Amino acid sequence: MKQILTSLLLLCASSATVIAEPTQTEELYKQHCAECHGVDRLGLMGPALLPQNLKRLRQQSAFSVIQNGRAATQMPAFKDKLMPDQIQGLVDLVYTPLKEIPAWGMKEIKASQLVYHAPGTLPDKPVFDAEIDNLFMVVELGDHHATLLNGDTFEPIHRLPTRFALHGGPKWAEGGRYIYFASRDGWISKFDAFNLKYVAEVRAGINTRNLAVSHDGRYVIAANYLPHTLTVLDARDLSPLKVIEAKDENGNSSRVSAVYTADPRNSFVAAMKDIPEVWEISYLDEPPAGFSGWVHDYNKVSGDAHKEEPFAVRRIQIKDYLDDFFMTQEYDRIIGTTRNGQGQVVDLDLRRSVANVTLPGMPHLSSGITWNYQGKTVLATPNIKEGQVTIINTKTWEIIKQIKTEGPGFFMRSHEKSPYAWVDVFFGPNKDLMHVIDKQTLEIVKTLKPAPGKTSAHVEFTQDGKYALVSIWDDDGALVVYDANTFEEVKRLPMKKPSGKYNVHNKLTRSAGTSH
Ligand code: DHE
Repeated sequence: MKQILTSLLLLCASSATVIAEPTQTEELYKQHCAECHGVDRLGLMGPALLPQNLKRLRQQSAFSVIQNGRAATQMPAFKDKLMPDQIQGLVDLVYTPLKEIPAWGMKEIKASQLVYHAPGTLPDKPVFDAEIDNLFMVVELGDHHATLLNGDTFEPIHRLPTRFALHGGPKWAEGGRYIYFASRDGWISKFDAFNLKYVAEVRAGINTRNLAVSHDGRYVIAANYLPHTLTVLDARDLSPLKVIEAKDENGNSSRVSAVYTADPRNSFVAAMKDIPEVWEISYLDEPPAGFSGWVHDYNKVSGDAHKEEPFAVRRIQIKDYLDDFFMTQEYDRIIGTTRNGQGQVVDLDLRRSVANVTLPGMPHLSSGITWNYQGKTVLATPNIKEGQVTIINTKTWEIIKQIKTEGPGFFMRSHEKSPYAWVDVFFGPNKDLMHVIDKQTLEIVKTLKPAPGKTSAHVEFTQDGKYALVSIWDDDGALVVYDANTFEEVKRLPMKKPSGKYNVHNKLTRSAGTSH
Protein backbone atom coordinates (compact mmCIF):
# COMPACT_ATOMS: atom_id res chain seq x y z
CA MET A 1 0.00 0.00 0.00
CA LYS A 2 2.74 2.41 1.04
CA GLN A 3 4.51 1.64 -2.21
CA ILE A 4 1.36 2.48 -4.24
CA LEU A 5 0.90 5.77 -2.34
CA THR A 6 4.53 6.72 -2.95
CA SER A 7 4.15 5.97 -6.66
CA LEU A 8 0.98 8.05 -6.82
CA LEU A 9 2.68 10.96 -5.08
CA LEU A 10 5.62 10.70 -7.45
CA LEU A 11 3.21 10.62 -10.39
CA CYS A 12 1.41 13.74 -9.13
CA ALA A 13 4.72 15.51 -8.54
CA SER A 14 5.98 14.67 -12.01
CA SER A 15 2.74 15.68 -13.73
CA ALA A 16 2.84 18.97 -11.79
CA THR A 17 6.16 19.72 -13.42
CA VAL A 18 4.79 18.85 -16.87
CA ILE A 19 1.67 21.06 -16.81
CA ALA A 20 3.21 24.45 -16.15
CA GLU A 21 0.91 27.25 -15.03
CA PRO A 22 0.55 29.87 -17.75
CA THR A 23 2.57 32.95 -16.92
CA GLN A 24 0.89 36.34 -16.60
CA THR A 25 2.25 37.24 -20.04
CA GLU A 26 0.82 34.07 -21.57
CA GLU A 27 -2.53 34.97 -20.03
CA LEU A 28 -2.29 38.45 -21.55
CA TYR A 29 -1.41 36.93 -24.90
CA LYS A 30 -4.47 34.68 -24.68
CA GLN A 31 -6.69 37.59 -23.71
CA HIS A 32 -5.52 40.20 -26.23
CA CYS A 33 -3.60 38.53 -29.06
CA ALA A 34 -4.73 34.94 -29.56
CA GLU A 35 -7.99 35.76 -31.33
CA CYS A 36 -6.12 37.28 -34.28
CA HIS A 37 -2.66 35.71 -34.14
CA GLY A 38 -3.71 32.21 -33.02
CA VAL A 39 -3.40 30.56 -29.59
CA ASP A 40 -0.25 28.87 -30.87
CA ARG A 41 1.21 32.11 -32.42
CA LEU A 42 1.03 30.49 -35.86
CA GLY A 43 -1.17 33.25 -37.26
CA LEU A 44 -4.89 33.59 -38.03
CA MET A 45 -6.39 36.96 -39.03
CA GLY A 46 -3.06 38.47 -38.05
CA PRO A 47 0.37 37.17 -39.02
CA ALA A 48 2.30 34.45 -37.19
CA LEU A 49 4.25 35.89 -34.25
CA LEU A 50 7.50 33.95 -34.27
CA PRO A 51 11.10 35.20 -34.22
CA GLN A 52 11.71 33.79 -37.72
CA ASN A 53 8.82 35.90 -39.07
CA LEU A 54 9.77 39.03 -37.15
CA LYS A 55 13.35 39.24 -38.39
CA ARG A 56 12.83 42.63 -40.00
CA LEU A 57 11.09 44.15 -36.99
CA ARG A 58 13.33 45.46 -34.23
CA GLN A 59 12.09 44.62 -30.73
CA GLN A 60 11.74 48.32 -29.99
CA SER A 61 9.46 48.69 -33.02
CA ALA A 62 7.45 45.65 -31.93
CA PHE A 63 6.90 47.43 -28.60
CA SER A 64 5.63 50.47 -30.44
CA VAL A 65 3.34 48.38 -32.67
CA ILE A 66 1.67 46.84 -29.61
CA GLN A 67 1.48 50.22 -27.94
CA ASN A 68 0.20 52.27 -30.88
CA GLY A 69 -1.21 49.80 -33.39
CA ARG A 70 -0.06 49.38 -36.98
CA ALA A 71 -1.15 51.52 -39.90
CA ALA A 72 -3.03 49.72 -42.66
CA THR A 73 -3.68 46.60 -40.66
CA GLN A 74 -6.33 45.46 -38.19
CA MET A 75 -3.77 45.76 -35.36
CA PRO A 76 -5.21 48.09 -32.68
CA ALA A 77 -3.32 50.18 -30.10
CA PHE A 78 -3.02 48.65 -26.62
CA LYS A 79 -1.59 51.66 -24.80
CA ASP A 80 -4.81 52.19 -22.87
CA LYS A 81 -5.13 48.54 -21.88
CA LEU A 82 -1.58 47.41 -21.11
CA MET A 83 1.19 48.80 -18.93
CA PRO A 84 4.67 49.22 -20.49
CA ASP A 85 6.05 46.21 -18.57
CA GLN A 86 3.15 44.07 -19.79
CA ILE A 87 3.84 45.16 -23.37
CA GLN A 88 7.53 44.35 -22.89
CA GLY A 89 6.49 40.89 -21.63
CA LEU A 90 4.52 40.33 -24.81
CA VAL A 91 7.45 41.50 -26.94
CA ASP A 92 9.72 39.02 -25.14
CA LEU A 93 7.15 36.30 -25.67
CA VAL A 94 6.76 36.80 -29.42
CA TYR A 95 10.54 36.80 -29.90
CA THR A 96 10.83 33.48 -28.04
CA PRO A 97 11.06 30.55 -30.46
CA LEU A 98 8.32 27.95 -30.23
CA LYS A 99 9.51 24.54 -29.04
CA GLU A 100 8.32 23.18 -32.32
CA ILE A 101 6.84 24.63 -35.50
CA PRO A 102 4.61 22.12 -37.22
CA ALA A 103 6.08 20.85 -40.45
CA TRP A 104 3.95 21.79 -43.46
CA GLY A 105 5.45 20.14 -46.52
CA MET A 106 4.19 17.96 -49.34
CA LYS A 107 3.11 15.16 -47.01
CA GLU A 108 1.02 17.37 -44.72
CA ILE A 109 -0.47 19.35 -47.61
CA LYS A 110 -1.44 16.18 -49.44
CA ALA A 111 -3.01 14.76 -46.25
CA SER A 112 -5.15 17.89 -45.84
CA GLN A 113 -6.62 17.68 -49.35
CA LEU A 114 -10.41 17.30 -49.56
CA VAL A 115 -11.93 16.44 -52.91
CA TYR A 116 -15.71 16.81 -52.76
CA HIS A 117 -16.36 16.35 -56.48
CA ALA A 118 -13.71 14.79 -58.69
CA PRO A 119 -12.84 16.72 -61.87
CA GLY A 120 -15.36 16.10 -64.63
CA THR A 121 -18.14 14.77 -62.40
CA LEU A 122 -20.35 17.89 -62.23
CA PRO A 123 -22.51 19.22 -65.10
CA ASP A 124 -21.02 21.89 -67.37
CA LYS A 125 -24.16 24.05 -67.49
CA PRO A 126 -24.89 26.71 -64.86
CA VAL A 127 -27.79 25.85 -62.55
CA PHE A 128 -28.98 29.49 -62.75
CA ASP A 129 -29.75 31.95 -65.47
CA ALA A 130 -27.36 34.92 -65.56
CA GLU A 131 -24.68 36.51 -67.71
CA ILE A 132 -21.57 34.68 -66.52
CA ASP A 133 -19.20 37.45 -67.59
CA ASN A 134 -20.96 39.88 -65.29
CA LEU A 135 -21.04 37.72 -62.15
CA PHE A 136 -19.53 39.12 -58.97
CA MET A 137 -18.23 37.25 -55.98
CA VAL A 138 -18.55 39.45 -52.89
CA VAL A 139 -16.54 38.41 -49.84
CA GLU A 140 -18.30 39.04 -46.53
CA LEU A 141 -15.76 39.05 -43.73
CA GLY A 142 -18.35 39.62 -40.99
CA ASP A 143 -19.50 36.02 -40.84
CA HIS A 144 -17.03 34.38 -43.24
CA HIS A 145 -19.34 34.01 -46.21
CA ALA A 146 -19.34 35.08 -49.85
CA THR A 147 -22.23 36.06 -52.09
CA LEU A 148 -22.42 35.23 -55.77
CA LEU A 149 -24.18 38.20 -57.32
CA ASN A 150 -25.87 38.72 -60.67
CA GLY A 151 -24.14 41.84 -62.03
CA ASP A 152 -27.06 42.73 -64.34
CA THR A 153 -29.90 42.57 -61.82
CA PHE A 154 -27.87 42.96 -58.62
CA GLU A 155 -29.78 39.99 -57.19
CA PRO A 156 -27.82 37.51 -55.04
CA ILE A 157 -27.70 34.07 -56.67
CA HIS A 158 -26.16 32.12 -53.81
CA ARG A 159 -24.52 32.72 -50.42
CA LEU A 160 -21.77 30.31 -49.45
CA PRO A 161 -19.76 29.82 -46.26
CA THR A 162 -16.02 30.37 -46.66
CA ARG A 163 -12.99 29.40 -44.63
CA PHE A 164 -12.13 31.73 -41.74
CA ALA A 165 -10.64 35.12 -42.72
CA LEU A 166 -10.14 35.14 -46.45
CA HIS A 167 -7.45 37.53 -47.63
CA GLY A 168 -6.36 38.80 -51.04
CA GLY A 169 -8.59 38.64 -54.05
CA PRO A 170 -10.28 35.32 -54.87
CA LYS A 171 -9.30 34.43 -58.44
CA TRP A 172 -11.75 33.53 -61.22
CA ALA A 173 -10.74 30.94 -63.81
CA GLU A 174 -12.06 29.10 -66.86
CA GLY A 175 -14.40 31.82 -68.02
CA GLY A 176 -16.10 32.18 -64.66
CA ARG A 177 -16.76 28.50 -64.03
CA TYR A 178 -14.46 28.32 -61.02
CA ILE A 179 -13.25 30.67 -58.35
CA TYR A 180 -10.40 30.03 -55.91
CA PHE A 181 -10.27 31.49 -52.40
CA ALA A 182 -7.31 31.75 -50.00
CA SER A 183 -7.69 32.12 -46.25
CA ARG A 184 -5.08 33.61 -43.99
CA ASP A 185 -4.69 30.24 -42.27
CA GLY A 186 -3.63 28.59 -45.48
CA TRP A 187 -6.77 27.00 -46.93
CA ILE A 188 -7.24 27.15 -50.68
CA SER A 189 -10.81 26.39 -51.75
CA LYS A 190 -12.04 25.78 -55.29
CA PHE A 191 -15.70 26.64 -55.86
CA ASP A 192 -17.67 25.62 -58.94
CA ALA A 193 -19.83 28.68 -59.64
CA PHE A 194 -21.92 26.83 -62.24
CA ASN A 195 -22.96 24.14 -59.76
CA LEU A 196 -22.74 26.31 -56.62
CA LYS A 197 -20.57 23.72 -54.93
CA TYR A 198 -17.09 23.52 -53.50
CA VAL A 199 -15.16 20.91 -55.45
CA ALA A 200 -11.87 20.73 -53.54
CA GLU A 201 -9.89 22.25 -50.69
CA VAL A 202 -6.35 21.94 -49.44
CA ARG A 203 -4.27 23.60 -46.75
CA ALA A 204 -1.33 24.99 -48.72
CA GLY A 205 0.39 26.69 -45.79
CA ILE A 206 -0.03 27.53 -42.14
CA ASN A 207 -0.11 31.28 -42.61
CA THR A 208 -0.84 32.36 -46.17
CA ARG A 209 -0.86 35.71 -48.02
CA ASN A 210 -2.65 35.17 -51.30
CA LEU A 211 -3.02 32.94 -54.31
CA ALA A 212 -2.65 33.25 -58.07
CA VAL A 213 -3.97 31.09 -60.90
CA SER A 214 -2.04 30.55 -64.13
CA HIS A 215 -3.84 32.19 -67.06
CA ASP A 216 -4.27 28.81 -68.73
CA GLY A 217 -6.13 27.64 -65.64
CA ARG A 218 -3.77 24.73 -64.99
CA TYR A 219 -2.01 25.78 -61.82
CA VAL A 220 -2.72 27.52 -58.55
CA ILE A 221 0.08 28.92 -56.42
CA ALA A 222 -0.10 30.09 -52.82
CA ALA A 223 2.34 32.54 -51.19
CA ASN A 224 3.03 31.69 -47.56
CA TYR A 225 4.37 33.52 -44.54
CA LEU A 226 4.62 30.23 -42.67
CA PRO A 227 6.37 28.08 -43.64
CA HIS A 228 8.57 30.18 -45.91
CA THR A 229 7.29 28.58 -49.10
CA LEU A 230 5.29 28.88 -52.29
CA THR A 231 2.96 25.93 -52.87
CA VAL A 232 2.04 24.94 -56.43
CA LEU A 233 -1.22 23.04 -56.83
CA ASP A 234 -2.87 21.23 -59.70
CA ALA A 235 -5.89 23.43 -60.39
CA ARG A 236 -8.09 20.45 -61.21
CA ASP A 237 -8.36 19.03 -57.72
CA LEU A 238 -5.82 21.08 -55.76
CA SER A 239 -3.35 18.21 -55.48
CA PRO A 240 -0.01 19.63 -54.36
CA LEU A 241 2.55 19.50 -57.15
CA LYS A 242 5.47 21.26 -55.61
CA VAL A 243 6.55 23.12 -52.50
CA ILE A 244 9.16 25.72 -53.37
CA GLU A 245 11.24 26.87 -50.43
CA ALA A 246 11.71 30.62 -50.38
CA LYS A 247 15.39 31.15 -49.65
CA ASP A 248 18.37 32.91 -51.10
CA GLU A 249 21.59 31.30 -52.25
CA ASN A 250 23.03 31.49 -48.74
CA GLY A 251 20.08 29.61 -47.31
CA ASN A 252 18.40 32.62 -45.67
CA SER A 253 14.70 31.92 -45.81
CA SER A 254 11.93 34.44 -46.34
CA ARG A 255 8.25 35.01 -45.98
CA VAL A 256 6.63 35.48 -49.38
CA SER A 257 4.94 38.91 -49.61
CA ALA A 258 2.61 38.06 -52.50
CA VAL A 259 2.41 36.19 -55.79
CA TYR A 260 0.70 37.19 -59.08
CA THR A 261 0.26 35.72 -62.53
CA ALA A 262 2.07 37.35 -65.48
CA ASP A 263 -0.03 36.03 -68.37
CA PRO A 264 2.18 36.79 -71.40
CA ARG A 265 5.25 35.52 -69.58
CA ASN A 266 3.64 32.19 -68.61
CA SER A 267 4.96 32.75 -65.16
CA PHE A 268 4.13 33.67 -61.61
CA VAL A 269 5.93 36.63 -60.04
CA ALA A 270 6.54 36.65 -56.30
CA ALA A 271 8.09 39.22 -53.97
CA MET A 272 10.01 38.14 -50.91
CA LYS A 273 9.63 39.89 -47.61
CA ASP A 274 12.89 39.02 -45.89
CA ILE A 275 15.37 38.74 -48.76
CA PRO A 276 15.91 41.43 -51.42
CA GLU A 277 14.73 39.29 -54.32
CA VAL A 278 11.86 39.03 -56.77
CA TRP A 279 11.18 35.57 -58.17
CA GLU A 280 9.70 34.52 -61.44
CA ILE A 281 8.37 30.97 -61.57
CA SER A 282 7.72 29.53 -65.01
CA TYR A 283 4.67 27.38 -65.55
CA LEU A 284 5.61 26.38 -69.08
CA ASP A 285 5.93 22.63 -69.62
CA GLU A 286 9.53 23.15 -70.65
CA PRO A 287 11.82 25.81 -69.18
CA PRO A 288 12.10 28.92 -71.34
CA ALA A 289 14.86 28.33 -73.88
CA GLY A 290 17.94 30.51 -73.97
CA PHE A 291 17.25 32.15 -70.64
CA SER A 292 20.05 32.19 -68.18
CA GLY A 293 19.26 32.15 -64.55
CA TRP A 294 16.40 29.67 -64.46
CA VAL A 295 17.01 27.04 -61.86
CA HIS A 296 15.29 24.24 -63.62
CA ASP A 297 14.12 21.70 -61.19
CA TYR A 298 11.77 18.98 -62.27
CA ASN A 299 9.60 17.55 -59.63
CA LYS A 300 8.52 13.98 -59.74
CA VAL A 301 4.93 13.96 -58.68
CA SER A 302 3.70 10.97 -56.81
CA GLY A 303 0.84 9.03 -58.35
CA ASP A 304 0.03 8.35 -61.97
CA ALA A 305 -2.34 11.24 -62.56
CA HIS A 306 0.34 13.82 -63.24
CA LYS A 307 3.35 13.98 -65.43
CA GLU A 308 6.60 15.64 -64.49
CA GLU A 309 5.87 19.30 -63.79
CA PRO A 310 8.55 21.90 -64.21
CA PHE A 311 8.43 25.06 -62.14
CA ALA A 312 11.70 26.72 -62.94
CA VAL A 313 12.58 29.65 -60.69
CA ARG A 314 14.42 32.76 -61.80
CA ARG A 315 15.70 35.07 -59.09
CA ILE A 316 16.15 38.78 -59.51
CA GLN A 317 18.35 40.46 -56.96
CA ILE A 318 17.07 43.90 -56.04
CA LYS A 319 18.13 46.69 -53.70
CA ASP A 320 15.62 46.23 -50.90
CA TYR A 321 12.77 44.04 -49.71
CA LEU A 322 9.38 44.47 -51.32
CA ASP A 323 6.25 44.40 -49.21
CA ASP A 324 3.74 45.23 -51.85
CA PHE A 325 3.95 45.62 -55.60
CA PHE A 326 2.18 46.49 -58.83
CA MET A 327 2.80 44.92 -62.23
CA THR A 328 2.47 46.95 -65.43
CA GLN A 329 -0.20 45.97 -67.96
CA GLU A 330 2.64 44.73 -70.22
CA TYR A 331 3.90 42.54 -67.38
CA ASP A 332 7.48 43.57 -68.05
CA ARG A 333 8.03 45.74 -65.00
CA ILE A 334 6.94 45.84 -61.43
CA ILE A 335 7.02 48.69 -58.96
CA GLY A 336 7.21 47.77 -55.33
CA THR A 337 7.63 49.58 -52.05
CA THR A 338 9.08 48.88 -48.70
CA ARG A 339 7.46 50.24 -45.61
CA ASN A 340 10.02 53.07 -45.45
CA GLY A 341 8.59 54.55 -48.61
CA GLN A 342 11.32 53.69 -51.11
CA GLY A 343 9.78 52.53 -54.36
CA GLN A 344 11.79 50.37 -56.74
CA VAL A 345 11.03 49.69 -60.36
CA VAL A 346 12.25 46.25 -61.40
CA ASP A 347 12.54 45.20 -65.03
CA LEU A 348 11.69 41.52 -65.28
CA ASP A 349 13.58 41.09 -68.58
CA LEU A 350 16.68 43.07 -67.66
CA ARG A 351 16.49 41.40 -64.26
CA ARG A 352 17.44 44.41 -62.19
CA SER A 353 16.09 47.54 -60.53
CA VAL A 354 15.87 50.29 -63.14
CA ALA A 355 14.49 53.25 -61.19
CA ASN A 356 13.88 54.49 -57.68
CA VAL A 357 10.82 56.49 -56.68
CA THR A 358 10.37 58.17 -53.34
CA LEU A 359 6.84 57.47 -52.18
CA PRO A 360 6.59 58.78 -48.63
CA GLY A 361 2.84 58.27 -48.12
CA MET A 362 3.22 54.46 -48.13
CA PRO A 363 1.35 53.66 -51.32
CA HIS A 364 -0.85 50.59 -51.42
CA LEU A 365 0.50 49.38 -54.74
CA SER A 366 -1.47 46.16 -54.94
CA SER A 367 -4.43 48.54 -55.34
CA GLY A 368 -2.76 50.50 -58.14
CA ILE A 369 -4.59 51.07 -61.43
CA THR A 370 -3.56 52.60 -64.76
CA TRP A 371 -5.12 54.72 -67.49
CA ASN A 372 -4.17 56.92 -70.38
CA TYR A 373 -3.57 60.55 -69.41
CA GLN A 374 -2.40 63.02 -72.05
CA GLY A 375 -0.92 60.27 -74.17
CA LYS A 376 0.93 58.52 -71.38
CA THR A 377 0.06 55.64 -69.12
CA VAL A 378 -0.24 56.74 -65.53
CA LEU A 379 -0.33 54.62 -62.41
CA ALA A 380 -2.58 55.83 -59.60
CA THR A 381 -2.29 54.52 -56.08
CA PRO A 382 -3.87 55.41 -52.74
CA ASN A 383 -1.58 55.90 -49.75
CA ILE A 384 -1.98 54.22 -46.41
CA LYS A 385 -0.26 56.91 -44.33
CA GLU A 386 -1.14 60.10 -46.17
CA GLY A 387 -4.44 61.45 -47.44
CA GLN A 388 -3.38 61.56 -51.05
CA VAL A 389 -3.60 59.65 -54.31
CA THR A 390 -0.27 59.49 -56.15
CA ILE A 391 -0.25 59.71 -59.94
CA ILE A 392 2.96 58.38 -61.52
CA ASN A 393 4.14 58.45 -65.13
CA THR A 394 4.99 54.81 -65.89
CA LYS A 395 7.58 55.73 -68.50
CA THR A 396 9.69 58.16 -66.50
CA TRP A 397 8.46 57.03 -63.05
CA GLU A 398 8.06 60.66 -62.07
CA ILE A 399 5.23 61.74 -59.84
CA ILE A 400 2.82 63.83 -61.90
CA LYS A 401 0.49 64.78 -59.09
CA GLN A 402 -0.47 64.10 -55.49
CA ILE A 403 -4.26 64.48 -55.24
CA LYS A 404 -5.20 65.52 -51.75
CA THR A 405 -7.96 63.39 -50.16
CA GLU A 406 -9.87 63.49 -46.86
CA GLY A 407 -7.65 60.76 -45.38
CA PRO A 408 -5.48 57.73 -46.20
CA GLY A 409 -7.08 55.23 -48.57
CA PHE A 410 -6.76 51.50 -49.20
CA PHE A 411 -8.50 50.58 -52.45
CA MET A 412 -8.81 52.32 -55.79
CA ARG A 413 -10.69 51.26 -58.91
CA SER A 414 -11.76 52.36 -62.38
CA HIS A 415 -12.85 50.84 -65.67
CA GLU A 416 -11.73 51.36 -69.29
CA LYS A 417 -15.19 52.74 -70.11
CA SER A 418 -15.42 55.09 -67.16
CA PRO A 419 -13.98 58.62 -67.07
CA TYR A 420 -13.65 58.31 -63.30
CA ALA A 421 -11.52 56.55 -60.70
CA TRP A 422 -12.95 55.85 -57.26
CA VAL A 423 -10.87 55.83 -54.09
CA ASP A 424 -11.90 55.20 -50.50
CA VAL A 425 -10.87 57.03 -47.35
CA PHE A 426 -10.28 53.92 -45.30
CA PHE A 427 -8.60 55.42 -42.26
CA GLY A 428 -9.35 58.26 -39.88
CA PRO A 429 -12.40 60.34 -39.04
CA ASN A 430 -13.53 60.54 -42.68
CA LYS A 431 -13.57 56.79 -43.26
CA ASP A 432 -17.18 57.03 -44.46
CA LEU A 433 -16.20 59.07 -47.52
CA MET A 434 -15.59 57.89 -51.07
CA HIS A 435 -13.94 60.18 -53.62
CA VAL A 436 -14.51 60.16 -57.35
CA ILE A 437 -11.59 61.50 -59.42
CA ASP A 438 -11.82 62.70 -63.01
CA LYS A 439 -9.13 60.74 -64.85
CA GLN A 440 -8.33 63.62 -67.23
CA THR A 441 -8.34 66.65 -64.92
CA LEU A 442 -6.93 64.66 -61.97
CA GLU A 443 -9.36 66.53 -59.70
CA ILE A 444 -11.88 65.14 -57.24
CA VAL A 445 -15.27 65.76 -58.81
CA LYS A 446 -17.55 64.13 -56.25
CA THR A 447 -17.33 62.91 -52.67
CA LEU A 448 -19.96 60.42 -51.55
CA LYS A 449 -20.95 59.44 -48.02
CA PRO A 450 -22.77 56.11 -48.56
CA ALA A 451 -23.37 55.36 -44.84
CA PRO A 452 -22.52 58.12 -42.36
CA GLY A 453 -20.15 56.91 -39.64
CA LYS A 454 -19.39 53.58 -41.32
CA THR A 455 -16.29 52.77 -43.39
CA SER A 456 -17.02 52.74 -47.08
CA ALA A 457 -14.40 50.90 -49.07
CA HIS A 458 -13.41 48.87 -52.09
CA VAL A 459 -15.16 49.61 -55.37
CA GLU A 460 -15.61 47.34 -58.36
CA PHE A 461 -17.30 48.13 -61.64
CA THR A 462 -19.73 46.06 -63.63
CA GLN A 463 -18.52 44.49 -66.87
CA ASP A 464 -19.68 47.51 -68.92
CA GLY A 465 -18.31 50.10 -66.50
CA LYS A 466 -21.78 51.60 -65.94
CA TYR A 467 -22.19 50.78 -62.25
CA ALA A 468 -19.81 50.98 -59.31
CA LEU A 469 -20.34 48.70 -56.30
CA VAL A 470 -19.16 49.98 -52.92
CA SER A 471 -18.80 48.06 -49.64
CA ILE A 472 -20.07 49.37 -46.34
CA TRP A 473 -17.41 47.68 -44.26
CA ASP A 474 -19.48 46.92 -41.17
CA ASP A 475 -21.11 43.86 -39.59
CA ASP A 476 -24.37 45.65 -40.21
CA GLY A 477 -23.10 46.65 -43.63
CA ALA A 478 -24.26 46.76 -47.21
CA LEU A 479 -23.27 46.65 -50.82
CA VAL A 480 -24.25 49.93 -52.43
CA VAL A 481 -24.67 50.07 -56.21
CA TYR A 482 -24.08 53.49 -57.81
CA ASP A 483 -24.67 54.67 -61.34
CA ALA A 484 -21.02 55.26 -62.25
CA ASN A 485 -21.81 58.34 -64.36
CA THR A 486 -24.44 60.18 -62.33
CA PHE A 487 -23.27 58.90 -58.90
CA GLU A 488 -26.92 58.23 -57.98
CA GLU A 489 -27.57 55.25 -55.70
CA VAL A 490 -29.32 52.44 -57.58
CA LYS A 491 -29.59 49.69 -55.00
CA ARG A 492 -28.50 48.76 -51.47
CA LEU A 493 -28.13 45.12 -50.43
CA PRO A 494 -27.60 44.35 -46.73
CA MET A 495 -24.40 42.36 -46.16
CA LYS A 496 -22.12 41.40 -43.28
CA LYS A 497 -18.92 43.41 -43.54
CA PRO A 498 -18.52 43.02 -47.29
CA SER A 499 -14.87 43.52 -48.26
CA GLY A 500 -13.70 42.85 -51.82
CA LYS A 501 -15.89 42.07 -54.81
CA TYR A 502 -14.66 40.45 -57.99
CA ASN A 503 -16.23 40.72 -61.43
CA VAL A 504 -15.60 37.83 -63.86
CA HIS A 505 -15.06 39.97 -66.97
CA ASN A 506 -12.90 42.65 -65.35
CA LYS A 507 -10.70 40.11 -63.65
CA LEU A 508 -10.29 37.68 -66.52
CA THR A 509 -9.60 40.40 -69.09
CA ARG A 510 -7.11 41.92 -66.64
CA SER A 511 -8.84 45.29 -66.84
CA ALA A 512 -6.45 48.17 -66.21
CA GLY A 513 -8.97 49.53 -63.71
CA THR A 514 -8.80 46.66 -61.26
CA SER A 515 -6.36 44.44 -59.36
CA HIS A 516 -5.08 41.28 -61.01
FE1 DHE B 1 -4.72 43.11 -47.85
C1 DHE B 1 -5.23 42.23 -51.12
C2 DHE B 1 -1.36 42.79 -48.32
C3 DHE B 1 -4.16 44.19 -44.66
C4 DHE B 1 -8.07 43.35 -47.35
N1 DHE B 1 -3.52 42.65 -49.43
C5 DHE B 1 -3.95 42.27 -50.69
C6 DHE B 1 -2.81 41.92 -51.49
C7 DHE B 1 -1.71 42.08 -50.70
C8 DHE B 1 -2.17 42.53 -49.40
C9 DHE B 1 -0.26 41.85 -51.09
C10 DHE B 1 -2.87 41.50 -52.96
C11 DHE B 1 -3.06 40.01 -53.02
C12 DHE B 1 -4.15 39.52 -53.94
O1 DHE B 1 -5.20 40.17 -54.04
O2 DHE B 1 -3.98 38.44 -54.51
N2 DHE B 1 -3.06 43.48 -46.70
C13 DHE B 1 -1.79 43.29 -47.11
C14 DHE B 1 -0.87 43.67 -46.06
O3 DHE B 1 0.37 43.57 -46.10
C15 DHE B 1 -1.66 44.24 -44.97
C16 DHE B 1 -1.38 45.74 -44.93
C17 DHE B 1 -1.30 43.68 -43.59
C18 DHE B 1 -1.82 42.31 -43.32
O4 DHE B 1 -2.52 42.17 -42.34
O5 DHE B 1 -1.55 41.40 -44.09
C19 DHE B 1 -3.08 43.95 -45.43
N3 DHE B 1 -5.91 43.67 -46.27
C20 DHE B 1 -5.48 44.05 -45.07
C21 DHE B 1 -6.57 44.36 -44.20
O6 DHE B 1 -6.50 44.73 -42.98
C22 DHE B 1 -7.82 44.23 -44.98
C23 DHE B 1 -8.40 45.63 -45.15
C24 DHE B 1 -8.87 43.35 -44.31
C25 DHE B 1 -8.53 41.89 -44.32
O7 DHE B 1 -9.14 41.19 -45.11
O8 DHE B 1 -7.63 41.49 -43.58
C26 DHE B 1 -7.26 43.70 -46.29
N4 DHE B 1 -6.34 42.86 -49.01
C27 DHE B 1 -7.64 43.00 -48.61
C28 DHE B 1 -8.51 42.73 -49.74
C29 DHE B 1 -7.70 42.43 -50.84
C30 DHE B 1 -6.34 42.50 -50.34
C31 DHE B 1 -10.04 42.80 -49.72
C32 DHE B 1 -8.11 42.11 -52.27
C33 DHE B 1 -8.31 43.40 -53.02
C34 DHE B 1 -8.69 43.22 -54.45
O9 DHE B 1 -9.67 43.82 -54.85
O10 DHE B 1 -8.02 42.50 -55.20
